[in-house]
Amino acid sequence: MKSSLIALALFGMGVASVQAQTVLKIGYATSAASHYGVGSTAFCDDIEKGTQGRYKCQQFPNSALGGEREMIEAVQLGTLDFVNTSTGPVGNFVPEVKIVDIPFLFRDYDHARKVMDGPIGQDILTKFPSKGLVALSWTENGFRHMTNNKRPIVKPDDAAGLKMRTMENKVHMDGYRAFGIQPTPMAFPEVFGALQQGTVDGQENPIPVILASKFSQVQKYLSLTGHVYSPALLITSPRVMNKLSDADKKVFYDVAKHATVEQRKKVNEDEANGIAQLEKEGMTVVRKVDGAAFRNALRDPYVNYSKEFGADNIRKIQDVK
Ligand code: EAX
Repeated sequence: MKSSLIALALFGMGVASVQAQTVLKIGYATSAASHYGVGSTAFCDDIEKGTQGRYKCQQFPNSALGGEREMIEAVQLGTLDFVNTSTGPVGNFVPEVKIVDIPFLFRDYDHARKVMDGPIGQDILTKFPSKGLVALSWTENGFRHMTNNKRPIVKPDDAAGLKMRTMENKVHMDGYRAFGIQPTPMAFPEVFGALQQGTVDGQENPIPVILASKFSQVQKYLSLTGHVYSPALLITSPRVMNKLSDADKKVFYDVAKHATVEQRKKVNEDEANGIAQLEKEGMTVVRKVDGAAFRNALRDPYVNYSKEFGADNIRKIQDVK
C-alpha cells in the first residue's frame, strides 16, 4: 500500500515535469472586466491553448503591481512578464512612441487603428528591443475625454484654470497647457483618491477607463472632448521571448493580435453604451464640444511638435485615409 502510494506520487511528479508549465505574469491598470482585462484574458487563454498548456498566465489587474511606469520597469527588470499599458509613460522608455501621443492627431478610431496596424505603427514596434522591451502589438485605450468637478467644458476657456491630472506624458502636457489647464502628472493608481480629495479638479481618460474606474462617483462633469487618442501596447521583454522556441514565438505574436481585436471590440462596446451608463450614474455629459476651438488652441504646440517629430512625419500620419 505504502509503496504503491510512493510510486503514484513519483509517477505524478514525473508527469508534472514532462508537462512543465511556465506561469507568466501580466499586469494592467484597470479591472479584469475592463477593455484591458478583456484583451489580456484573450491573450492568456490563447497562450495556454496555443502552447498546449505549457504556458499560462497569472493576471494582475487593478494596478495591483503599481502604475504603468512601474509595470514597464518591472518588465525591463524581469520581475513581470507582460504589461498591457497605455502609451502614457512609454515614450520615456522608447522616444519613437511619442509622436502618436500628439493631441488631435487622429480623426477617429478607424484612422487611429489603420495607422497603428499599418507601416507607421508597425515600424514603431521595432524600436523596443534596443530598450530592453518587446512590443507584441498595439492594443487600445481609446479617445480621451475630460471630466471635472467645477463646470461643464465646452471650449478651452471653460477648461482654463482647472487643475487636471494627466499622465506622465510631456507631449500631452505641452498640448493641454495650451488649453489653459494646469496639468498635474500623476500615476493612475492615485487618481481616484486625488479626485475624491479634491487635490485636482479633474482628469482625462477614455470612456472605458472612466467606467471601469468608477470616476462617476467622484466627478460631476464629463465633456466629450476626444482631445487625444490613447493607444496601448502589449509589452514583454527579450528575456521572455528569447526563452521561446520559434514556433512558440509565433504563437505569442499571433495571440497578441487577437488580444488587440478583443480589446478594441470592448472599447467599441463601451463607447456605444458607456456614456448613457455614466449619465445614469449621475454625470452631466457635454456632448457638443467646440472641437475647432480646442484644435486652434494647439497652434503653438504643433509648431514644437513639428520641430521635435518632423512636420513630414506628422503629415504622413494625418494623410492615412
Ligand atoms: O491605461 O493613466 C491613465 O490615465 C491611463 O489611461 C490608464 O492607466 C489606463
